Amino acid sequence: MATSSQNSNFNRKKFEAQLHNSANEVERTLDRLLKKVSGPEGRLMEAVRYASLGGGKRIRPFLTLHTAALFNVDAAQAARVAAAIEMVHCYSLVHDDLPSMDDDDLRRGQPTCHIKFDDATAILAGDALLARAFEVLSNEQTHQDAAVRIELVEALAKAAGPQGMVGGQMLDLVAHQHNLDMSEVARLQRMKTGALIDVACMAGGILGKATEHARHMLHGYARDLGLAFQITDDLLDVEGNAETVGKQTGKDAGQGKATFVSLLGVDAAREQARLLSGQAQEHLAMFEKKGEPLRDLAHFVVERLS
Ligand code: GRG
Repeated sequence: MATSSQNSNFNRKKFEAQLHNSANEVERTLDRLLKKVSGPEGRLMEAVRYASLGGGKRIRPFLTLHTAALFNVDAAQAARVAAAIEMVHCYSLVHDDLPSMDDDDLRRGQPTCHIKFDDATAILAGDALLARAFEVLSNEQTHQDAAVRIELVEALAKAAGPQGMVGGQMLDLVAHQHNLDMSEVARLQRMKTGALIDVACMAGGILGKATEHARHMLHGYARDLGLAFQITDDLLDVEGNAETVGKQTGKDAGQGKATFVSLLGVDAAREQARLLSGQAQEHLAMFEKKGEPLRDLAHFVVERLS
């Protein structure tokens, strides 16, 4: 078992170019799928585009595009699915930033959607992104086989819903009333952030009609990657500054929230994130050289500064 995220083949420049390319690909697709409109609903689409086209690392699209590439999926179809999952991610950020949730003013280095527009428009923009994501997945252009489209819709609905992201958010909202222990924090995070990371990985396998064994390996990769990602997010909240991270930091400690860092301490949390990153990479052994971009991503998520 690997004990660190050290990937001797990791080439930062090459990886950042790949991340940049996949981000461009998904932004072009989002731009096409979320068209500007005139008339009274023009403001809504302006807010939708503001929330989804304004930066972000685009980690989830990278996962979908590169897991799809493992199974030689058509790139345009993979990009539509990546864009749909990114729409759900962007909706969650817009709603999470609202005054009734985390009440944040800064996201991706820019004013949050409700600050730029207003609360009601931000709520509707999130709703529109969520609905549009499922409209895109259920369209024939996403996959010719209706069974594949249904599987994608079901997987994303489960990941975004009460057993996944939204359920995790509810646990988070009431977390301050309970002293969560490590396994409870891990469960909350697996639901709140892990579920969408998992579906972003599985989407490639669904599109490519992957074998049960390959799907099992992708789940293992996603589970370890999601936790490594979240631990790093907790570390950035403690150690990062708003200018680099692009959002307000120090919030978890300010709210007295139990996090991986508050429970483990900074050094052990960092070690745990690196261990999970190493484990995530091991799940990709069966994909050999083709798994390299995904191994590089596992390395990147624990070394990132934003
Ligand atoms: C309100 C419906 C609803 C859900 C909220 C995921 C979530 C659930 C809220 C986001 C809050 C948050 C900051 C969670 C920590 C982990 C996380 C999802 C960080 C943001 O993801 P990145 O770093 O963001 O991939 P970018 O901007 O790069 O896309």
